[in-house]
Amino acid sequence: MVPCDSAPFLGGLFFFFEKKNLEKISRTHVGCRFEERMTEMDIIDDLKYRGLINQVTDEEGLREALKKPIKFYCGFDPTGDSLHVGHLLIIVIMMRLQKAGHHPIALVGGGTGLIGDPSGRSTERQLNEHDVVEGYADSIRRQLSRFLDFEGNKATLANNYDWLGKLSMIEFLRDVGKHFPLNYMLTKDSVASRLDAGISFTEFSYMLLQSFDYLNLYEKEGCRLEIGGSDQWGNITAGLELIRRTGHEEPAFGLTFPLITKSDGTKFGKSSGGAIWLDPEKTTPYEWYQFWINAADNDVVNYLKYFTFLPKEEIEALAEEVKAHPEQRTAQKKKTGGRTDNARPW
Ligand code: 383
Repeated sequence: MVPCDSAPFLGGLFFFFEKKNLEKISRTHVGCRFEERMTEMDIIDDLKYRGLINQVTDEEGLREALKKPIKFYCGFDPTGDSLHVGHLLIIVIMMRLQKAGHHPIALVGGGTGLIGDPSGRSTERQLNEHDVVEGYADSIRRQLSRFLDFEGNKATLANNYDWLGKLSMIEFLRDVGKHFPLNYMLTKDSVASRLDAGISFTEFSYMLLQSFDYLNLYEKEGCRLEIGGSDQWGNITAGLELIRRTGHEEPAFGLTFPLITKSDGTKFGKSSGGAIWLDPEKTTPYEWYQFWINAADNDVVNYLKYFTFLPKEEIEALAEEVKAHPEQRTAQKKKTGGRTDNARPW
């Protein structure tokens, strides 16, 4: 069991409570028990309260689908040897969905990492060698496995190189490319915004590979939801288009999260020394702790919403505390939970 920062000690007490009390505890301390499903606030309401929803393809449909356990996925391209605090937001969202009873598929883009996603970028990426991407994929896989609960087949780690690496050019153009009108691809933000500056055929095709991943996970794993940051909306909806055009009727969904902004307009997740990494060799636990404890009063309540499993009532109480006694930095301390370990922030 992954302890949560609101009440790490609760786990041991569970057996002493009757079922009713158990439910009450799991409701107020969402996240302490994987087995307990959220009842009071559904996961969509919880994500909304936390300001974590940017776009959903069919909110009512998804709400309905989430009443039963579903499989969902999110992809991470191995473009470096560590994930950073920006990725942490989405990892925590995966943890939230898992705690609500759903099955995460954490996908490492060993194949897509060889191609390069143009989303959110104004210039072409440098291609990395195979062995470099493989090395990065290993590190990222190790990082992801620290956050999700893999016990008893409750989560899956996948690498899209396993199927993209085997896909032949002919197969790809017939089975995937044929379903994408050029016009449709040209109107995607990731492509449209690059038409002047230039985009290679390689990066232009990226959305087809990610779409094929979703189709593949939909067919082989029964995956029904892809999540990602707002920069991934175009790729995610392309995947849904491919699922629809290949004649599948069982509904599938897409959900994106906003990019985090800081109240002073500077970029979230950077310190004077650069990015805040999940790898303690790259960002020391001391720097990690400093990053959170120094959060501005105007940002810290949002961080509690994004990065902790504290329930709404507790966050609201801390927000009052920030207003009344900012000098005590109670909310900042609560966020760090006294922990200084970026390898295991909970
Ligand atoms: C690859 C294959 C898939 C599905 C997704 C991918 C990766 C995706 C991507 N994601 C970013 C990354 O890898 O590039 N094409 O760094 C980031 N994500 C998440 C989130 C985010 C995105 O890993 O917005 C921030 O972290 O979606 O930029 O089949």
